[in-house]
Amino acid sequence: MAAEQTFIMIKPDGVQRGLIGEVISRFEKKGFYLKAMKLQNVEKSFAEQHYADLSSKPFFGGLVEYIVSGPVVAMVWEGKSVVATGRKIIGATNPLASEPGTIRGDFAVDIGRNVIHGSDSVENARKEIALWFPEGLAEWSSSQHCWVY
Ligand code: 3AN
Repeated sequence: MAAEQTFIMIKPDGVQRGLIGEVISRFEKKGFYLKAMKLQNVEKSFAEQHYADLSSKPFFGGLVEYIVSGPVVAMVWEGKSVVATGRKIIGATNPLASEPGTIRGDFAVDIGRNVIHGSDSVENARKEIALWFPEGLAEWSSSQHCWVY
């Protein structure tokens, strides 16, 4: 069975605050490995597609404006239970509820500027990876990551 993968995006506030290395470091040190990464500006229509499930929410327009406001870092991480564990590393959606030690708990105070996105299910991860990385992912040979869970 293929190893589990998740889609992680460092949002414009995280990029502008210099948190790219911090985020990568936390995922690397946990034992996950990077399968794809790019820094890019996204179009409004693309951001709307990414957040399509939230289109009926009152904050949808503001959320899309925020995501297109500057470059984001899109990544794919792979490893055992990486979707659920990635959500733990990230912390609760509202930084007021996210625990210290999580990315949002350590670096965010505003639900509308919460630094990072992570897929909330294996199925959504699959869809988000297909949307953001139609070009495909990097290959690691098994001997290069035999120590990773
Ligand atoms: P998560 O990012 O933790 O999966 P979602 O999917 O409920 O949370 O929300 C997606 C994004 O929408 C959040 N990361 C946050 O930036 C924004 N968001 C969620 N709830 C609110 C809210 N009440 N007000 C403003 N922005 C929100």
